[in-house]
Amino acid sequence: MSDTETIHLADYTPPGWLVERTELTFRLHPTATRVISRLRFRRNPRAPEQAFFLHGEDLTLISARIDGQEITPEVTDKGLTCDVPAGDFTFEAEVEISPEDNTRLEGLYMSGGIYCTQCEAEGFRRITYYPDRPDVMAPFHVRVESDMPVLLSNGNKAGEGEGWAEWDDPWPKPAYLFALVAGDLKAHPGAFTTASGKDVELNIWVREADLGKCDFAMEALIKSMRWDEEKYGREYDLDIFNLVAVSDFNMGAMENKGLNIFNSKLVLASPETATDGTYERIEAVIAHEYFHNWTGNRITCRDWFQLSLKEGLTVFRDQQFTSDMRSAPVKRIEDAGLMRSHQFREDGGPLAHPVRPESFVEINNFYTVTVYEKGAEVIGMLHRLVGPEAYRKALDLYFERHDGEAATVEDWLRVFEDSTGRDLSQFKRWYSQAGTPRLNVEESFKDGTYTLTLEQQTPPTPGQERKLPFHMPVAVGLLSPNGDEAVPTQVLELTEPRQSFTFEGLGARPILSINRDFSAPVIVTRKTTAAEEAFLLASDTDPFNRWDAGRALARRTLQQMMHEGSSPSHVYLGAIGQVLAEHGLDPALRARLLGLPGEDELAADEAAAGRAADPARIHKARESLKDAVARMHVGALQRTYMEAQTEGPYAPDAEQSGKRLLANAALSLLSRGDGGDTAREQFARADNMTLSLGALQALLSIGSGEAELAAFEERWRGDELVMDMWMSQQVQLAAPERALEVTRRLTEHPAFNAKNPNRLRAVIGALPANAAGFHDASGEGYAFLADWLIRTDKVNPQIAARLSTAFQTWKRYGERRQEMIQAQLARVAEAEGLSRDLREMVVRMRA
Ligand code: 0A1
Ligand code: ZN
Repeated sequence: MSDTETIHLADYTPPGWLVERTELTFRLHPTATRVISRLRFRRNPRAPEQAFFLHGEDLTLISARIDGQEITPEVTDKGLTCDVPAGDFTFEAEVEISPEDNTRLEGLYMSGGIYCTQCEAEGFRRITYYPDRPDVMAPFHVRVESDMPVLLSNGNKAGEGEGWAEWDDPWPKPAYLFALVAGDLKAHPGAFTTASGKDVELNIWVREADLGKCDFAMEALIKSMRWDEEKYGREYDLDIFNLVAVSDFNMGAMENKGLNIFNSKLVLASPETATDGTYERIEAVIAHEYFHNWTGNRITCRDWFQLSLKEGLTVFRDQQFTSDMRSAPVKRIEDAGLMRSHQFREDGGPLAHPVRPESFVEINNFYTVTVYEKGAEVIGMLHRLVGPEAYRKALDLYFERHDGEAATVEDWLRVFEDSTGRDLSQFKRWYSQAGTPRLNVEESFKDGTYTLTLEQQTPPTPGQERKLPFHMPVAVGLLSPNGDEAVPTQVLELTEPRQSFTFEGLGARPILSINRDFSAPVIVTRKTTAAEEAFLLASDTDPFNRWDAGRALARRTLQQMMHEGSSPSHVYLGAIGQVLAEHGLDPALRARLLGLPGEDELAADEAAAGRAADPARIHKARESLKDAVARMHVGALQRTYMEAQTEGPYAPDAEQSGKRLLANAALSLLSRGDGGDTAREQFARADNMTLSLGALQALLSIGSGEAELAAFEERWRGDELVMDMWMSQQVQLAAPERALEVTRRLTEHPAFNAKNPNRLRAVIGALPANAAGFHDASGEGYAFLADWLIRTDKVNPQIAARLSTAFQTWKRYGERRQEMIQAQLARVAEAEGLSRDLREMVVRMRA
């Protein structure tokens, strides 16, 4: 069946024709938009002989011409073919599309009365007939005709009048970076002067009611523009930069040239409506999309297999930006935490794939944590191996050599090889081998010499039985028993399956601090003791490893509680007491040190240890550990809570948000002892969303908060973004036995909207985050999700496919749960008219 055709990297062939210029006219209408295209084609001298083909899906062809002559092309549900002249020619077509009926939110669609587009990865073919592949780059000239007050497209404004506007984008770009927006929007204006003195007009376009919520996003944009000049020497290259916020969006945001389109939740912020966490994400995503202007737009990808070329690099760049703007160690902990909780999960299950996949059915299914976050880790390793100066030199060469091109991972690595003289052929395996390497550690100490033996081994993943050793940087430090650093951080280069490193002249057996700063995205397995972990938690000079030691200690006690019926370990409780008393430590770091590994991560540990994960038992153990911490440290928690109060007006900066993070962490523990009194009091006096939501979360976690939920709803029912939080928190924090009922009730709430991706994620997508609720032994959670997958697939296949990933962990559970999940996957697979997106996911998860 052509709909499930698998595309292979190995089959890449250059396009037969290139586009020299693209001219488009849009006559906008909600149900009958006309798109008139005029494309100047040139034969590609470097391409093998092939038939002329233009992609096109769900289009009504009105007419087509070649060099002015009417033609009758052959049209299928995938595109169009026709005979073409031997030399250059102009192809013209007029098509009709219906934005209002476009619930997939790919191509041209309507969101709250605003026309907008989403073309990555293959949405442009839903707008007009075109060679919709990233290696076909052309300058675009766009005319928009509509009575909407604001008409936007890529590039610089070329003219406007009553009911029309024209835009000209001089930078050749692939179709996936095309964008158009038309609507009743208002601008929050800004300005930027580039390092070379060019003035750029900035606008954030929103609904009038949201104009007061754009200041922070504008500041973030300006900071990003400055940072990219200072850190990478990259300037902005158009006269205007427009950014638009829309309510219905499949992902976070999109880097269309000169016209970034954002999910409104990643733009709009006010202290009353957005949490500190949201502010931080807005800053990071604004930066991410802006940074794509060079890494993605000026240099794009040859084909979609190279997706990480732009995404891994741009995530790495936005991570560097956040580290510079905020606390570097805290950012590293957040990123490593995400790798462990989400990427390791993907890498260890049926959806595992390399950073550069070798085949796909639906490319939308490969916008994953592996391509994005692991892709960024791979660049982080490269950065660590060559050092910051050599990295910058390599990037300068990358921009110089490939500007205006559609590049590959090979091009990327060659730049590093050429500029550093290193051989990166083994390093390249990070792009082709899936799976999380295990790093086994052996240590010995004799006569002042410490020997560290590292053994790497990567488990099989779907389609890849045997793995070759990776080239990885392992940052290591050695601590003396008194806590001094005996050997400061060194980066060891591991290339062999097994390799030893020696350190001489040590007075006493040192304590190892390994994989500092999460230098390689691996799982370190090593025999150690609770005492050693407590020592590292208290004394390691590497903040990331302090955090990591705390996690290890927590895991150890949780496992003993689950399997040996032990009570919470005194070593852990004592260590937490010390963290609480460490008043000089960055509050954000202290808050992170207090956190426990999530239930899903604990389930992964169980499976790794060869046991069937029992979600109810994991939940119970985690709850009792929190109770024990709360009981034992009530005084210290109260002091911490008081100490973490902020003064002065609200600011979403690192300093204040660190304090609030700590206050909320302490509050959540305190609530277990005081019945929620402190949380109720915080809720009542809060003048910002971070404290309101923190209080609400603390109350929901102890099965309380009814009155606060009602008050919250009363106050915020008109704010869709706040209502998303209100919904998702209820689902995630419901007691397991109530989770499904709460979720179901919310799907019946008048504000529920099954066409809005944010709302679907906030309700349906939140249930799996309540692990014990979702995995309830009855299997009802599974059936509920399967029902919603089938339903959602008809409206928006991309979102359905994403929601389906909740089933990827099925192998971790006992036989009964495995059977129930497989039965639901089978039911989904048999649903009528299943999309290519969801079908591919289900097929992979059933294998
Ligand atoms: N390139 C965007 C993310 C994005 C990807 C796909 C989309 O639709 C399928 C939308 C946005 C980014 O990295 O931010
Ligand atoms: Zn991106």
